[in-house]
Amino acid sequence: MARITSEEMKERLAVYFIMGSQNSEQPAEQVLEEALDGGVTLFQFREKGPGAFKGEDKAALARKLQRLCRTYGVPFIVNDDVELAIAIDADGVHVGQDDEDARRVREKIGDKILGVSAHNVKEARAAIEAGADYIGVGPIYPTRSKDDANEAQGPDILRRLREAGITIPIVAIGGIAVDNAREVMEAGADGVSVISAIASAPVPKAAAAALAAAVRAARVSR
Ligand code: TZP
Ligand code: MG
Repeated sequence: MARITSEEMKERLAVYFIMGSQNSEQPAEQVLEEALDGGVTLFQFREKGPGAFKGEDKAALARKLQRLCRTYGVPFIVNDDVELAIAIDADGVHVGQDDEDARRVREKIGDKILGVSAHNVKEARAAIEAGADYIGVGPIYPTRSKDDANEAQGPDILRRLREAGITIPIVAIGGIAVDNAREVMEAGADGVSVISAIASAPVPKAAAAALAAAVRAARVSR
């Protein structure tokens, strides 16, 4: 498999759903299946925080969710855990600034998708240099889904990155929902990444479909 192209990456980032078992009252596989049905384009398995599975239990849940993603033709990305991603042959890995060095991760995963969190122009440039396929930028708005989240930066951070000449695919994250998706797309994101807007929605399928529609509409109008 060759590296994903920038164009394909941008398409895939449209509605990027992130979840672990700790993010929903419902079983994770049920929520994910609904989300996939609703039109999610990329999925990240992020199993962390209080009550998260570890070891073999974590790997077993990863495999279950990975199978579901395969059925829908949606790439399956693993958060942080490079060894797990390699062990189950996931489609990619996402790492933050405090995780394993992105350059090392690129060496380990070959052509798999590499996502890196970046909060400013300097981190964005370093991620590109290290071989990232996309960067995750946020939190854009306040979030309750990440304990150690930085302060919300607002959609202007996306504009600043684009104005600085950063052309790598960007997914915006943090407090994004159907009512503010257009705003972040207009500021320069290629897609939106969400946990609670889908995982905590009364009907995850409807929430995913509404987000997909909002992102599509924003793309057409720019
Ligand atoms: N990184 C920055 S904000 C965030 C992560 C993982 C959490 C996003 O969750 P939500 O519920 O979509 O605000
Ligand atoms: Mg991390």
